[in-house]
Amino acid sequence: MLNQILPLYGILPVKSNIQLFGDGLINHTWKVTTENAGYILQKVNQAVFKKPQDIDQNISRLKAFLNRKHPEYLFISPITDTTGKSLIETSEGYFRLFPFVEDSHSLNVLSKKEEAYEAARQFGRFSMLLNEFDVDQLYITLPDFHNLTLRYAQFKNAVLHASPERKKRSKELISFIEDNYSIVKTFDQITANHEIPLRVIHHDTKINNVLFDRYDKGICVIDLDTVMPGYFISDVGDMMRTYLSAANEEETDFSKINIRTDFFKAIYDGYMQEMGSVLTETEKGYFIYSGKFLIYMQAIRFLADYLENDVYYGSKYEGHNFMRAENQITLLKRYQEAEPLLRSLIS
Ligand code: ADP
Ligand code: GN1
Ligand code: MG
Repeated sequence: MLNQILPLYGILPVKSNIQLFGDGLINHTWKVTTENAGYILQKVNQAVFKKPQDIDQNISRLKAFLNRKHPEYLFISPITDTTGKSLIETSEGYFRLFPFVEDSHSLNVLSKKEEAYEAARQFGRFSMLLNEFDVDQLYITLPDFHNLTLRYAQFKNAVLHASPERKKRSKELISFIEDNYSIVKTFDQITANHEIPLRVIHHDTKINNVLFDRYDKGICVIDLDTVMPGYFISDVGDMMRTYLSAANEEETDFSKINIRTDFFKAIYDGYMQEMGSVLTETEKGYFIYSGKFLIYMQAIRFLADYLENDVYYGSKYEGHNFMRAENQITLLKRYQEAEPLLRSLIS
């Protein structure tokens, strides 16, 4: 199939090197290298994104706005084929081609607090530059993606229908999630509070969705499939989830999961550098809550997937999603312990 797609862009497959690329969990990604240039070819995961055309439309509207208002901003969008299409429909699904950002790399864990600052600043900059963009112009590419109330209900449903073995193994994790239901209640207060606006939110600020240069400076954000109207807690929360700990969601030795408070301060400084003058005082009051919100939601999503036999995230070994859920619950416990200290750092 790739051999049929590349010629649509004037690329000769025989003269290209095509390699699977990156550690994304959702789409299929290849790096295509030709004599003259590098590209990222992607097959959109249609089990997750039912309407890839909506993503394409969103990206094109954001691009038009940014080109008009902030032409200096590096916005990575799909290249058009020889007929002008930025999304290719085939019998095997939807494909798109991006320019490869040369001399860039992504990280799966952060080793320096400066990287956390850079990444947080890139995501903050993205929302800040789009502050004037009318959020109603964006399609909802994943309905209820970060709706914690619904995620909790889906999780309860997954518990109800799980196999007896998976349910038994998950007993303690299920109890922990139920005992921390107050995190859902706070989310309900946020959605009911009109002082907390819907903004242009990336919704997947995990660390491998930002590109760095060879000096570890942030270049730009990528993976724009989930850019939708949302709350800032989604973006800041996923930064806390993926930048604070020295070990990431794949770590099976939970003693390595920690909260690096200096990285927390770097996230705060980087994000606020861009969004400090945009966020309302009410929003700022939820900065620390955002970490609990997102880590808890990710634990729920991994555990629900384990209980539903790994239909969403897949599983590379027996119990993979169970382990990821336990990992995230450990992270949440460490975060809750660190909360008073985090509060003192930004008060
Ligand atoms: P997924 O939705 O599966 O996470 P991504 O769009 O994040 O897919 O792409 C997967 C990985 O490919 C990224 O983490 C990054 O390492 C790399 N990548 C994606 N787009 C580009 C690009 N334009 N230039 C360089 N690398 C990229
Ligand atoms: C997925 O696509 P990727 O790998 O950047 C997921 C995120 C999860 C993350 C967990 C559309 O992100 O919501 O937080 O995995 N994206 C989707 O690693 O479900
Ligand atoms: Mg990604």
